[in-house]
Amino acid sequence: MKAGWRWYGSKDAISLREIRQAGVTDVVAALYNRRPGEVWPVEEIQAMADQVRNAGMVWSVVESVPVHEDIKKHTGDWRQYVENYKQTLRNLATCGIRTVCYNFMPVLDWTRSNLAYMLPDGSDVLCYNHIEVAAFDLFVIKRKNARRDYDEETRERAKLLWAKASNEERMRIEKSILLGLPGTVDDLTPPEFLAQLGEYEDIGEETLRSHMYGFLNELSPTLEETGVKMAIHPDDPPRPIFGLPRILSNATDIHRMYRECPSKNVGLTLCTGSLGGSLDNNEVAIFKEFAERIYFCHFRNIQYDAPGVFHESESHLVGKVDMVGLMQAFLEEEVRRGEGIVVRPDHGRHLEIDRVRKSYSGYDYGGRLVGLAELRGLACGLQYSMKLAGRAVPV
Ligand code: DNO
Repeated sequence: MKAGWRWYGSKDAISLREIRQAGVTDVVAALYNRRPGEVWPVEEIQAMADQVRNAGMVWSVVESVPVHEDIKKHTGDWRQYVENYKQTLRNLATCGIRTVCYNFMPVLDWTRSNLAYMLPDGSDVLCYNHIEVAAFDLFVIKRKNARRDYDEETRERAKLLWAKASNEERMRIEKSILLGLPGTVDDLTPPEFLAQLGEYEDIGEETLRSHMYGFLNELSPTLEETGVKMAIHPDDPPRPIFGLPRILSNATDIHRMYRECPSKNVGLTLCTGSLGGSLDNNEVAIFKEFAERIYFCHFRNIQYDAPGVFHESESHLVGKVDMVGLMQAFLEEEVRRGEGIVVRPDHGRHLEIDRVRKSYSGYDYGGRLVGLAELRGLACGLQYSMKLAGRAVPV
């Protein structure tokens, strides 16, 4: 297991030295000043890679090279943006970076309704509550046709929740949902959000799928030439929200992408927390089924309060995701390949020691430090027992 860590560049409150001291070998980063659709210049990529190398690590995974909304919709200058994307991939390969994590979710990246859900020990984590999301949809942005996307029980519960919610709670829900992905999308206001949703009114699931497969097949010759691997991040949460099409939520979607995009350089980021957002997904089975084309992993755990209501766990090892089973499958895949795969502890708790400085939600130092230590401990123990069982594992 190659220990990865997401770093937000020089604006990150967490320094490269701290990251290295967490036991990290592989930094996961991006050129955060570049807007979706722009070509990333070699000099800028190289400068960041040098900075990471000088700190004793390697920048091996990009998260993310964002896909411009025009590519998803086939509007505006989308063809030019595809060309730019290819050039960025070539430039990354020139600097030795060959794994790219990205997603194909329209408008929003990950969605949460509470960025500070309190656990019994006083630390806080991210939470998704389907009823709160429905309330926001029905009573804040009042999306046209929103009603038909929820069953009666959900609508009733959302109504009740909204009626009872204090102004503070309402603001919390609104702000949590509208928080854009740091570095790629700006935080949106409700009218802006509604306008962006409107642009997908005529884009159904099948259309979005064909745009995604077309995009990936168009990139494939460049990927094969440069050795770059595209590792798509699953939808988070893995269900349709705000009437938007979702096309990478489960094993069926992954299978279809692998079939429609035959290049081996088109693969997956196995994100346990995102897939775990559906009770129908079995993360270990998904890992095993698609292992050969998994190029990057996000490991974290979640706990359910009710179907559609879950928060991140107290520990990366405990919760809905069978982390021990997953790690075992992961280590076996590394043996099969004869090389390590980068895993980053995806999110962590906001602990007491994290209160001294501001990080992006989910990306505090202390919480991730604990998460990574847990994952490394688990990997180490499993490797030991695998060795005892006569299976050689590269350490
Ligand atoms: C959330 C992250 C995602 C991920 C993107 C990849 O914490 O896992 O924002 O970076 O979906 O494009």
